[in-house]
Amino acid sequence: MAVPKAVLAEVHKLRAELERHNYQYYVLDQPLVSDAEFDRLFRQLQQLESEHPELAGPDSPTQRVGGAPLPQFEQFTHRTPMLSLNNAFSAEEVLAFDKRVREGLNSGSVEYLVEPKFDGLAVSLNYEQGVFAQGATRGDGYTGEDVTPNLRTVKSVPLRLQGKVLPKLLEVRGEVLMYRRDFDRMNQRQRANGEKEFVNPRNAAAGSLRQLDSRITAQRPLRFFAYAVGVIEGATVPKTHGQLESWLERLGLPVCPERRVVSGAQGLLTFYSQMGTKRADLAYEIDGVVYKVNSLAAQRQLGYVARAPRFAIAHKFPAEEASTEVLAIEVQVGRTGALTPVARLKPVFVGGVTVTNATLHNLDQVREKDVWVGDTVIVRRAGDVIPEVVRVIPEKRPADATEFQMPGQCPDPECKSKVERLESEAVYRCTGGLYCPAQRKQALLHFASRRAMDIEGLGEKLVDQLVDGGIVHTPADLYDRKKLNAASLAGLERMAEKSAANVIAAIEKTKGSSLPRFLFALGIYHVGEEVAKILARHFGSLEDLLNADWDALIAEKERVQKENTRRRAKDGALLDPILPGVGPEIMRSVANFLSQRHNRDVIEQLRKNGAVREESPPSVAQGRNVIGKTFVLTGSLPKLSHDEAKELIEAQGGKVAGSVSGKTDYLVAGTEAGAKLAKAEALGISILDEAGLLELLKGKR
Ligand code: 9MJ
Repeated sequence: MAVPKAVLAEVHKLRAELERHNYQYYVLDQPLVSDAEFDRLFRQLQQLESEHPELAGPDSPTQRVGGAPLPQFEQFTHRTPMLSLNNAFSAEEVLAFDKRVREGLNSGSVEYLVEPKFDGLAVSLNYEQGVFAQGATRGDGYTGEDVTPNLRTVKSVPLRLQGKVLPKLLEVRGEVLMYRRDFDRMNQRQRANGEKEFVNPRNAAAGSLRQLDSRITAQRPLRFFAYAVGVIEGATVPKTHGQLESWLERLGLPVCPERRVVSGAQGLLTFYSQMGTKRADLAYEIDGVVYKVNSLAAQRQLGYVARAPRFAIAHKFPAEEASTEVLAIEVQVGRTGALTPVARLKPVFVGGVTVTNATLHNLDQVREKDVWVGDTVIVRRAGDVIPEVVRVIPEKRPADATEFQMPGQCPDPECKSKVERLESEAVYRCTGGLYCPAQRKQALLHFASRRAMDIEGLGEKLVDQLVDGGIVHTPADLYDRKKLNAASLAGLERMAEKSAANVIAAIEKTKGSSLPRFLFALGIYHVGEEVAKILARHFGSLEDLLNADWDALIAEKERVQKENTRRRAKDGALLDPILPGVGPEIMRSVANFLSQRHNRDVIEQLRKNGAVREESPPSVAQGRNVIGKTFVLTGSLPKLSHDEAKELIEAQGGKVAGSVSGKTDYLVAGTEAGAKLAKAEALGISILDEAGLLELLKGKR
């Protein structure tokens, strides 16, 4: 029996609508409907398709849930080989690449399309008359595995291309990967179900795509980015790689928004360093950047050598993981007395530096990861983050490996106080408090650190000597010239007259610090930078913060919290919270710190010596356009660093977010502002330059 026209129309409408929602959600990151609404439409379509099985088709969104397992993957021979890229590991190699390209083309400066190198796995997607027909892994470049049913479950892979005129045949190449947040969530699920966790997003993506049961693949949060084409038939081929990617984007394929067109070797290296900075903020992992000659005619002219194109190269970031041996496990004392086990490692080059220590965080982690002295381990150093031991390679444990034990006494030879573990914490602590030199040293190092008082040159070696020599006991002593002066420094190792003067000058320079920095520098337990800013904003001055009745504040906080819980349940209007963002536990920690006589003394001395600026509350007129507003910063600003701009905005009660959305109030754009600027313009968000921001902050706008 023929399917009624109305049903056919309804099925087509639902399919188009569901695919549009997939596109909005997974490609544009701008969902138009709730999950519940999507599910409703999906079930409607499923119902119609089950009533009219003859309508079932491979390009229906209902096919994204996977199907019966395959006995094995069929081989897929690529129409043109999927070659890999050659790698460059240094600026010299990039310069040499650019030189070869210029010589090959006999031209001056060359234009390149540059983009991240995704850490996933390469696939080929074949569209026939705009419908996804077949997809395969790269394999050895000539033959891969046909993983069509699995690729159909990847929501950002369009089952049908968009646009009126579609190529007869289009082979799209790109990368399947997993976003970090999706990976974390998936691993949480695996853990909760007692299943094996994945090591990293790349392995998880590869394992998921190579499942014979596509219903399992459908449960895995895979994504796709397109970056090249193999075969095109029945379409006009664009002139440049940049235009090619924009065309793919118009066809509804996800293309990386970080791509740029740059000029010459300098453009390549600038992009490399920009992406290096941005890397940690991206939703997905990348292991370098890719440079491609932009002109497609020039690409053809340059052609291929052996198994790689001459027109493109991957510039790799230094590997973030490496394996090495644990020589010893020692214990470090933090400024609150927390004992951190640290692995001393056989030196290994990772993340661009030689690493000799890696944190093991706490005893629970040592046990969970089962790290013994003598083990071979994988060490990770990502960006500027402290290197850590990721896991042990169990097969390599030698017979004489020894298990680590937490000491019963503080490891500082001058302290040796008892070590205790609080019931509620995973942490062991030295109970020596200010008696413990190791704790005092750490407190000083924190006080002097870049995001706290930012005292240049006051590093570990100098602090060790200052504390061991009895010159400096507390942070306040740093500003006390009766204690810390040219004469007292003169006796120290590596302390010529000049460097002594430099140290003192560096300390003097930090006088008159802002209140948030100062509060953070004090190292109060639970008071990080954000909490310090909230406290500074609330009290306006150190004086008011010191004089506050903390017991009353905590009682009031708890009363409001309780009352609001009650009102929330009844959908009533809420009371204004006290110190939003600072919970009772943090408040108790501040109260406890301030209730101790010696802490008050140190603060008093610091004040007397001018370490902190006495601030008055920000005037309402100044902050009125900024309080509660969300800013996004992009591009480089003429005078301010992003950190400095953030500090100024936050000091007036504004927020700074990482990405542009409907919630953004202002975009502050500098030079080379890219995708964020375009998005803000598209959303009609107010755009400021640095001068505009400063005017706004001064209340002149
Ligand atoms: C990767 N692996 O991320 C290319 N690639 O373009 C990017 N690979 C490529 N582009 C042409 N982003 C050939 C290979």
